[in-house]
Amino acid sequence: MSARRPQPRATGYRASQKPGRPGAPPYGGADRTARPWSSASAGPRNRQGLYYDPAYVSETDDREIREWLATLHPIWEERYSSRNPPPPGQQQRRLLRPVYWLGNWQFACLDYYHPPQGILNRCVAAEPYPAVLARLVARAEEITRKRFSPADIPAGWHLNTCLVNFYGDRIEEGRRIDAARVGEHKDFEPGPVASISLGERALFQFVRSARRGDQADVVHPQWLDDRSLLIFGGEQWKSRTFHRVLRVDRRAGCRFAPEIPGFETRRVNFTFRFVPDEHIVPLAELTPDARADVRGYIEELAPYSAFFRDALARADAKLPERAP
Ligand SMILES: O=C(O)CCC(=O)C(=O)O
Repeated sequence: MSARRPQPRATGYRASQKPGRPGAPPYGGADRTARPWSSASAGPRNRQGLYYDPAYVSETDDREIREWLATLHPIWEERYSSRNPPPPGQQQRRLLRPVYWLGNWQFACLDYYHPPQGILNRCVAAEPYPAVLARLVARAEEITRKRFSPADIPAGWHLNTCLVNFYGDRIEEGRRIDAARVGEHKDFEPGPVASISLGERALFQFVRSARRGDQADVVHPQWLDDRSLLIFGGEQWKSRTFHRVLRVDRRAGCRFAPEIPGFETRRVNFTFRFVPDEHIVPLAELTPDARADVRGYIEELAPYSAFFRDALARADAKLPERAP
């Protein structure tokens, strides 16, 4: 998740660009190794830089991921901090959904990774992938290297960063408030992004807006099915278009652990990205200001995570204000 645009209006969807039906044949048909695009698919003719497999995750891997998810304690982040206040006219706000990051944590209040300027003090070393995700991401990297133009894969590219997004309803005073969407934005980490989805299917769209506030044109809609993989990269999908999740179904009755107070999860999405290793820093090496901004979050994570307990202990050993 990176630089957001103002929330798009909810439509902009053109009738000529119908998303695929549920259960429609995969891009690439029954043969998983085939091309990601088939003539039966809706959307642009440009086949470069997009790969979709609707049944990427096996049932066994799905079970293993769900067991691991049950051990997580996702957090609610605020978009800004006292040192990084909201821009004029905007207010502090909580993110729409709880999140968890692996590999490195890009705290919203430090701003997301955005080269060439926004590369320092943004990516904080985080827990490694559990075995099942490490296997799935290694295969996604292989597919990418095989299917994508080498020109679209930067030197050193490997998917070392994962944002785990929890989509569902906020429960407030007994009322259910649908929070299962993401406004249009780009992911600025270099190279292709791989996205694995579990649970209810989501309507994901690549969109283009002529000007701020204009209604977005849907360039390519894609239903993201339970256990699917989408990989997107290159100029067309990373630079020229934004992407968003317009809505998430509630047809299949999917539910996910962990229990998150005030929230009910019906879809989980993992987006794997690449941050050059030299831009990932241990908590202890963040500037004192940035460290102070995220300290509360690390304290929330630490009781459940040996990794963050250790990170906090090491950081505190350096913090002058914590010295006796
Ligand atoms: O949930 C999804 O399918 C997409 C998530 C996304 O766009 C992001 O994390 O940047």
